Amino acid sequence: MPQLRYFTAGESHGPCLIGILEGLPAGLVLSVEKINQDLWRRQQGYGRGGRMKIESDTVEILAGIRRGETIGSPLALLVRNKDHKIDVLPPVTKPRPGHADLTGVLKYNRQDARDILERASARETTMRVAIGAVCKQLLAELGIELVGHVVALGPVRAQTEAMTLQQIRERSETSPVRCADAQAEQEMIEAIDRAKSEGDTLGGVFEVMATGVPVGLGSHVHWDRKLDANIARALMSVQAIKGVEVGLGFEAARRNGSQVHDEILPAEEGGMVRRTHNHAGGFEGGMTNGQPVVVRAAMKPLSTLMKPMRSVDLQTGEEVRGAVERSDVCAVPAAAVIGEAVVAIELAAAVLDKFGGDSLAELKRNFAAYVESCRRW
Ligand code: EPS
Repeated sequence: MPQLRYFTAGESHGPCLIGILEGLPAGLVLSVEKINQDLWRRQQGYGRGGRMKIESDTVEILAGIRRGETIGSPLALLVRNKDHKIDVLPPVTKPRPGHADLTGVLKYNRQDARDILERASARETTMRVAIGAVCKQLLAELGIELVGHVVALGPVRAQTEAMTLQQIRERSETSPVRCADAQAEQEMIEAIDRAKSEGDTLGGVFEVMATGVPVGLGSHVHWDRKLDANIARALMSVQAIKGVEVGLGFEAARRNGSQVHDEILPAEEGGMVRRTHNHAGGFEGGMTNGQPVVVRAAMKPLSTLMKPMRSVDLQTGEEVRGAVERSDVCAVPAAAVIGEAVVAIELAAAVLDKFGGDSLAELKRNFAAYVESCRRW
């Protein structure tokens, strides 16, 4: 069983969202401000709807810390919903194509798709971002940093290949669409405006990068410990994600091997062997290879359309239009923050699986000794 595990609970318009994160070492000083900062980042983004004007997500830590430090016991997190009205909301009987509505009512034998959509809602990702923010603080202790940013929105593609990680971080952080390319940013905003005026929605692609990741997280031996696979699974589990790429991803399938693989060059004094590029996205054989981790996820357009598509009424069986609910036009900028969080959780889990440690001091000792032993390369 992995050392790090987590659960979330909560409905979109229920009283609160709850998370339990188990397996953190003792002695990690947790900043609630940093968790709240990520919760705030997730709420931002051009194209969000009215709900984000109601909520101002902040976390309460109810267990697992004493005087601001983890003590090795499960961490219990809580975020309250201001828009708590689940018991007075009207039933939904016109399932939205693309949403969990229809499949959920059939599978769970419900009459009202509200019972499904309340949990299927991406509101749940609030808690995953809180848990990811905790994991990011653990990873930062080891020098591992993450950034999530938008690289495509609808038909618009950003050009960020020539930018450094620092540039991407700084520019995307102040962008209303979390995009580091200013030209593309403008076109993305226009695309969102267009979709909104047409009663439509827009998807896109975000990228998550992690630096400072040591060689050898994951495994080439066990299928279920391949870290690229676990990261792909985590990204695919985010609401509305339909595809994941690692490094060159699908583009690698179109090239010859010589145009894909990252050649190995001798080490410079005191360093590790060097690579010509990072097409592998930081993974070889299901293990990190010491290069930055680079993964991307494709988000479909949200399925609540103001100009709804055809559907069938669950009560009458007649053709109708899908339900119209208050929603977002585009949530790809928020998804980039969520992607950052779920990748952080998987990296933290892989770090704890490899280095163990009941205390942060023990984890850091084990980590430092291993990194030192790799220097011979
Ligand atoms: C969502 C619908 C909207 C979004 C929501 C996801 O909520 P509401 O129905 O309350 O207007 O705002 O996202 C969030 C609440 C959030 O925190 O991200 C949906 O149907 O999935």
